[in-house]
Amino acid sequence: MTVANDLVERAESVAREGADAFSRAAALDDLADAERRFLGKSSALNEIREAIKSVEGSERALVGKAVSGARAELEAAYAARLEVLEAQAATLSATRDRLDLTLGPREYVRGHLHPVTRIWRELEDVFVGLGYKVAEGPEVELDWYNFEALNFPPGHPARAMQDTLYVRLGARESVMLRTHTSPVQVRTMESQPPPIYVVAPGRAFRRDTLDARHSPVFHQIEGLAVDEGITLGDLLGTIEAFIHALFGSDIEARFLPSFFPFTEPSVEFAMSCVFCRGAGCTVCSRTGWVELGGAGMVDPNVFTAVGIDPEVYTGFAFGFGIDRVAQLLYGVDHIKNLWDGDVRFARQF
Ligand code: FA5
Repeated sequence: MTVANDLVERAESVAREGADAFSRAAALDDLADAERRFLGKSSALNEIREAIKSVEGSERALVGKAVSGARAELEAAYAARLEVLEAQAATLSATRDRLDLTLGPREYVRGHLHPVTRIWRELEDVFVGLGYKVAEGPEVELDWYNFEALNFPPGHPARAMQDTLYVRLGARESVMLRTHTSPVQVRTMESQPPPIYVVAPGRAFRRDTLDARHSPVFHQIEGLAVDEGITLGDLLGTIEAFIHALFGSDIEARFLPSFFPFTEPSVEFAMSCVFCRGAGCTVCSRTGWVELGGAGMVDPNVFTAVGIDPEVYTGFAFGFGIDRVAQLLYGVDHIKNLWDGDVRFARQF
């Protein structure tokens, strides 16, 4: 075999070997290696081309043709495999690096009213339905409204019934956080003539130690009716009506004699326990009854203090704790749960 034939054969075999290596390259890196090996500077094909120098002049063209044919074959095989591997890599990266732009479901938490606010509003609705208007008064109050006009003269022992938080303003012990909503009675009677039918819900403050049913800040709702011919029967009927409206007609109201300086006669009222229906349980301390608040006929001294003629008008007033009603309706064992702003508590209702 001539040198030329040998070179032609080697060129053809390199072309086959190279095409085979390209087609077996599993990844772009492998293909780049094979490309260096079969088409690079120190490739076998280049060696063959160098060897052309040693071939007889008449046969050089034959070998040159075989070398360029082999090179063309190798380049075509390389390009074909490159196209396939690049397409594969693009698909892979499109899947692997894909940005997930879908948004997960977002939780929209719909708020609702706090149990105390709900009862506050329900109570207003019940009394507005009975023809009452809603009145308001300040939380920082003067002695006149909180005590004196309500027939608690200075030094009267009944003042001690309500442990007062005073504000350092004006004369000593003349300005205070109102201890009950009853001062709104006085403000209403001073500002408008009878007939008067108002309810006044709001905050009250006392130097009370926190326990399951007492908090230094709490809510009361006050009621006041002043008209000609109002009787104790009207008071009892009104209280019974709101208890039935709020708790159901099978819940009973009970009245016991009591004392408040600004009402005469005075009563304290209770309702049969909503949990045991009067049979006796822990909520009602086994009595079957739950105390709600105080009430009575407006004392003539109060009418005189605000300039209403007690010979012409009579009236009744009542006041009770909204927090207590909330505790009862929602089964809240400690009053502090209504106040400490824990959303996990509020979400239960
Ligand atoms: C009064 O406050 C009178 N002003 C009620 C009144 C109004 C009588 C009109 C006559 C005419 P008493 O101190 O009993 O009364 O309080 C009434 C209610 O307020 C109580 O029964 C209770 O439900 C609630 N209450 C009183 N103190 C607290 C407190 N520290 N925490 C929570 N609730 C309280």
